[in-house]
Amino acid sequence: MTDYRLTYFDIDGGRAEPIRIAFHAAGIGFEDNRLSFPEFVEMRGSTRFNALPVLEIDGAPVTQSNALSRYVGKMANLYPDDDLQALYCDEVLGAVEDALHVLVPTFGLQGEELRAAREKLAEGSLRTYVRGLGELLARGGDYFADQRLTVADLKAFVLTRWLCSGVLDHIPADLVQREASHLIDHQQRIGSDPVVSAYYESR
Ligand SMILES: N[C@@H](CCC(=O)N[C@@H](CS)C(=O)NCC(=O)O)C(=O)O
Repeated sequence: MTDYRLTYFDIDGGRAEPIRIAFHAAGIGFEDNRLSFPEFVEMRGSTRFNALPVLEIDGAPVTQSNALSRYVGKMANLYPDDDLQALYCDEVLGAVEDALHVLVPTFGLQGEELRAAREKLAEGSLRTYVRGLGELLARGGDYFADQRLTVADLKAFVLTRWLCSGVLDHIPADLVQREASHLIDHQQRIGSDPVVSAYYESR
């Protein structure tokens, strides 16, 4: 039996969360190796790109969260077989990744610098990503691709849940509601999906 060990931060979110949910949906056991930030700093240099998540498959490390989401998503039947629907799914994975790339660097800032950077994002590129994701959802309907739950829904759900949670200082918690309110309906639909609720009940 293949041995899977997924290393990420000890948060119920971020880049590893869709992979964890997909593992659970597939009924495949994996070691959910959750690190504190100091523990990550200790081992950062031993990762291939100084970053997490890392999935070890029989001890061999593989990186890149979207590639991992697709890999585990295929095993969980959460990735489309149809090439065009797979493309739609990938477009969402990439867009959410781009949104994270603009948001995450602000975590190094404080005070007025943080306020200015976050307000600029909320009025600028983050708003563009939220609107764009709204367009992609409108294209798909209730789901982003294949008219069913895929890893694209999981990836977007984790992002919008985070944006709406109010934990991001200076990012208005109603940004998603204002820019693409159907993403809120989507967040609720995915959060209450049997696959997703079963994962959180298992936590
Ligand atoms: N393209 C990579 C990005 C990985 C990434 O930036 N991970 C963040 C956490 S979500 C990280 O480890 N940051 C630590 C650092 O930059 O020191 C992926 O999708 O896995």
